[in-house]
Amino acid sequence: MNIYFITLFPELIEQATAFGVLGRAIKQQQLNLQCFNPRDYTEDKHRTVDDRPYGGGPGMLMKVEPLAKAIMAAKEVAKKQAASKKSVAKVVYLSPQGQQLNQQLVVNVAAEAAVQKSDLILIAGRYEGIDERLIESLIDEEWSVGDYVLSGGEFAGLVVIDAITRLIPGVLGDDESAIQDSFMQGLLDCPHYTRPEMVDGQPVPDVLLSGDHKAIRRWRLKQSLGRTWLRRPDLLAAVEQDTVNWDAEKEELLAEFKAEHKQK
Ligand code: 4GO
Repeated sequence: MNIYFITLFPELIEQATAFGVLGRAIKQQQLNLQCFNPRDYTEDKHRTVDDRPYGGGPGMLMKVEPLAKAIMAAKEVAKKQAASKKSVAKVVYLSPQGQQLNQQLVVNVAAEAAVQKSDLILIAGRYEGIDERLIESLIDEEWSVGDYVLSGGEFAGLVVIDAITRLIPGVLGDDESAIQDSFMQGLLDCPHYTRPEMVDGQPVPDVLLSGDHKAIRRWRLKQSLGRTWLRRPDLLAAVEQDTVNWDAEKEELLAEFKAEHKQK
């Protein structure tokens, strides 16, 4: 998959993606990440990338021409690199006003990338943001990583890249498969334990030492359901509504969890 990143700080993106799963995906060319810096598209002596807002007030905006040129340059490269004529790059602006990112959105983007070889152009704003007319003319979608304000879109874009890349086929090994991840079933993750068997007087739950794989699977599912019930009733309601996903086993395990929870 190709991801093009419009940013005033390309080094930040390059360094942040050099490690772990992302670093490996780039090395193995499963992810091709290319940055475009609006500063490279300035023509004045000072290479100005900010400008004053009409109507006054504090703060600056990103200067229109260098940003527009950087986006157009990314679109050109995306078109040339495109695996097929059908594939189009989706242009996304990261902002708190956008659609909030969740695993379903991430899965859909990764699936589009796999099937239609479609790519992403991510735009990280700085200062107070970008001119509204650029959003209207050049941007397809606005995404948010959560209800809080960042000083730039770079970290939001990195969140998007990380979440999508781990779903590209072959990026995760069998032992780290994404299917097991929290949220892939719409539920929170179960608790995990490693050595030693006793930490600060707290033992590992017996079932995990039993070697009974069927019992272990049921215990983990029960913990996932129970934690989702306790911490994210909104997510649990969605899974319960989902007739494809909700079954008698989940019903039974959640009932057991609730009964045990009341006894405590
Ligand atoms: C994205 C960008 C928050 C998000 C941002 C978010 N803040 N919640 N800040 O996804 C315009 C200039 C947007 C700074 C940027």
